[in-house]
Amino acid sequence: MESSQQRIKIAVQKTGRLTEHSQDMLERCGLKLTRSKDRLFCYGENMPIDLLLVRDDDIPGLVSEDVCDLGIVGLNVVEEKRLELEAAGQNAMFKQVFALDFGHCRLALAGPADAEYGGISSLENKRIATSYVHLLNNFLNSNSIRAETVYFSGAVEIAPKLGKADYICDLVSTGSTLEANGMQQHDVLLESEAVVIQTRAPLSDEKQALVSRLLQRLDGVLQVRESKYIMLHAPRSALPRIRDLLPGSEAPTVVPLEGTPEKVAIHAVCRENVFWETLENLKAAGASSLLVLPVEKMLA
Ligand code: PRT
Ligand code: ZN
Repeated sequence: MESSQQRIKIAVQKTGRLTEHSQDMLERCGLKLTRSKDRLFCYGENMPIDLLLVRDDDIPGLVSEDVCDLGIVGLNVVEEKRLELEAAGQNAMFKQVFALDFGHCRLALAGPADAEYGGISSLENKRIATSYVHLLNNFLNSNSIRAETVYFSGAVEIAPKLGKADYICDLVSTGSTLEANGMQQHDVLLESEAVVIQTRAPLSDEKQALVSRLLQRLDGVLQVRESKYIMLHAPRSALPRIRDLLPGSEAPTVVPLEGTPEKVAIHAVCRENVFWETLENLKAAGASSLLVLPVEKMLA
């Protein structure tokens, strides 16, 4: 068995919005995980990759300090930590290496739904409650707005009701929390999603090769989600029109059909979902025997 120095350690959220998705993505990359009794650790059985289960806020620090080689965490947490380190005169010792396309949300300013908002100048000399002090201050400074930042570790949306702030700066996904609290969204400071970060400390050649392999597999996992394999028959003369109609496909495979030289079979990988309308348009262009199949794995 490899020594622990040769195993890749990935920090992932222990319990929260990113937990299930993070582990699911890794399992789709072929990693088989066993959870330790204390539930703080997952051992990779078939690859030298282990997970450390922690609070999301601790992930950039663990990667920065080289305790973990990689981390899966929201870009909002990454950027807040980067600015916090910068404010302390330090460089973040992690870099973003992959965007995972889940955990989408935005860090946005919001205020009472019944109050008029005339753009960011409305924030001048106002109190803004947030958990993202550095991202907010950075936004205010770059827009030359003077406002008071009020730190809230959670439940930021109730700050105006408590009389503690005039506006809030918080994560929004569906917008229903804002609506339930009688608020409306204004400017967006950051569009966020879950990302993979890697330590800036150099990894051994073997470890770096494994990280590259993992990132390539993650890329494959993202690509197959929407991809479909489409097969159809068509007259050779309809080929140019059909090629135009195939959504997001590269050069299709064209195979002659036994006994009917004027007809061909066309096979193509479509990197977008194939909707009924597309099939109907293909049929109208002369296609028949249409078949759409899910794609299980893909390696570029
Ligand atoms: O315990 P730990 O510190 O690990 O977890 P946490 O409670 O700090 O984080 P968690 O699990 O709530 O969120 C983890 C990450 O999920 C965040 O850092 C974001 O990157 C991402 N994410 C995506 C969200 C949301 N969507 C989201 N909607 N994080 C929080 N919210 C909250 C938001 O703060 C607000 O209270 O949901 C509410 C708004 O949601 P809507 O749908 O009503 O707009
Ligand atoms: Zn957290």
